[in-house]
Amino acid sequence: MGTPHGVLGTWVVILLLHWCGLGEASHQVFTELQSVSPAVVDTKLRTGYHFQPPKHWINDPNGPLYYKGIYHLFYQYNPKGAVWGNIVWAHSISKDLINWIPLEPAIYPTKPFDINGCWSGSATILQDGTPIILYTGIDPKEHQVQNIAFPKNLSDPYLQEWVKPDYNPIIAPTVRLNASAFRDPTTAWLGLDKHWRVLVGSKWNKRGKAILYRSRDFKNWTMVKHPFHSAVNTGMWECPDFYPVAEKGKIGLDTSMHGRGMKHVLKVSLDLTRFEYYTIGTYDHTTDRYLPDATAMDNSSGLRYDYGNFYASKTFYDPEKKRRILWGWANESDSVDADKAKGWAGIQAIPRTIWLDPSGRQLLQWPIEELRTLRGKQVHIRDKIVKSGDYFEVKGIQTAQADVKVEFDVSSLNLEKVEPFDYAFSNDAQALCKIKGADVKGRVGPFGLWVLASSNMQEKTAVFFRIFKAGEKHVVLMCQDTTRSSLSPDLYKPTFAGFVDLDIKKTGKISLRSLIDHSVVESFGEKGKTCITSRVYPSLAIGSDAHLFVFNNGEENIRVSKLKSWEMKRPSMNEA
Ligand code: DQQ
Repeated sequence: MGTPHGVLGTWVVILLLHWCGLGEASHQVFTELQSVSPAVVDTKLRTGYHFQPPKHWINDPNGPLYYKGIYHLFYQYNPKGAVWGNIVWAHSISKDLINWIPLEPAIYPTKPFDINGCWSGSATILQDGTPIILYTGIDPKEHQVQNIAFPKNLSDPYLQEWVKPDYNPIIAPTVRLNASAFRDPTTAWLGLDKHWRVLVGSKWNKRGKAILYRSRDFKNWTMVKHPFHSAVNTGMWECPDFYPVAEKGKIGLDTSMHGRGMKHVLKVSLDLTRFEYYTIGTYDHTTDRYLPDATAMDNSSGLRYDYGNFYASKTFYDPEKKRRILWGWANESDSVDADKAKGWAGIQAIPRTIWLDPSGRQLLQWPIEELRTLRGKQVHIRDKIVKSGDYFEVKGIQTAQADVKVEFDVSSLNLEKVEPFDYAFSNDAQALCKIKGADVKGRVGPFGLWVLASSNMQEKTAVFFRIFKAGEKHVVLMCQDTTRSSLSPDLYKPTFAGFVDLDIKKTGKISLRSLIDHSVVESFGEKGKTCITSRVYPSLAIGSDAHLFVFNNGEENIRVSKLKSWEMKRPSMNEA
């Protein structure tokens, strides 16, 4: 208790690296902690509509797929405790991606090729419709190897049993590879030559890389000589994901799709920073080379799906609704002691539909449409001015488990007179937001929402925008500030931020949607251009004591053109 704030950040980073990052072959098993599984799991701050098992630790989403009318989600799970360890592939199924039924774990250590762990991987649907799984196993020498698993019974839409053939591993690290940094195979795709391709995340010294393998039969794999893609000083590339996106429209594409009118996305999760980055680029199916567009950076100043607690994500193509869906792990901000006491740690963020922005410069994301089925009682506000330094409460519904959409209108303001943008922060929205927090007055902004706020506002999480002038253009900053989210001192309370690629002078307005769920806030700025997820653990703003406000701490008055907020119902979430 009482960790001084100054060292808290470092302390949490070290902690996170230890629990879930697993640095190089450093996967630790907290044996002494695992017996501390409480009889009663603390439900006070458990999420209501986010994916979570009844208890214990979860991390990466694995091998999401759709088969015979059923969505499957596998995930890294510790069946014995609320800390990382004993990892198996837990398995849940759903008809709507909202209500989930738990099944027995699909893959767990049994064979020499995975005896020390069954780590992350992906699913591929073969041309005849057979789903298969590729995952990383940890062998007796602690080497990371890639294994295959098949469903035992293809007529079972629940795919309850999986078989790991004895010819595993199908890809083992050669001497020229780093055997403790060689993991997380992607979904495979079929080339024009009818050979399969798959990427495996790795690093060599400090250079992060994705290694490409090819196979004719999915059993015998050969490493392709040229590096598929790599970047200096990025460290281990965990959980790579590689897929095509249509240049126009929201429609998703199967991972093996090729032809005109598409771009490709390569996403990597950087073990060094515990954040993810993606590039948009061109993939040449004949030469097997991927070239990121000049606008997309390859490193830690690049594009991110989410600027907050969001890691080890994975997409899959949903053939039923012809869309690509993104799953991401919303890692914890709570302390290990609190996780042990609660009896659970980690959730999956709400699945998001993902597609290319018409500008081609970035991806857009939006919570899957099925989420709307959980909306209950609502309030609707129109045309309300929030004066400089003022705020109002959104009353009439409970807001600890809610979905709120708001549109701010700045069209009548003189945007030529806003604060000048300091170019030193061009690549660091987070640093800018730390200085220009929710209470630091600007000209236009900060304005936005206070969510999970206590009635006296001692606790509140701020989600807000701020507008700057940069030469002839404007810069829009979106922040999610958790520094005042809880009175508890033992938490990681970062300010997360990203820029919003928006010509605010032209649009005259900006929108925000926040999914609030007891201990998580997932926010989508300007229709999914900039997304930020935070885990928060209020000590006062809990249940019916949680409030929702709209605030404006800028000098200019802001108009809320419309606001809608819904109470969210509880789906059936992995109840036995
Ligand atoms: N988690 C898995 C690894 C992966 C890491 C182990 C990312 O396969 O690299 O639980 O969070």
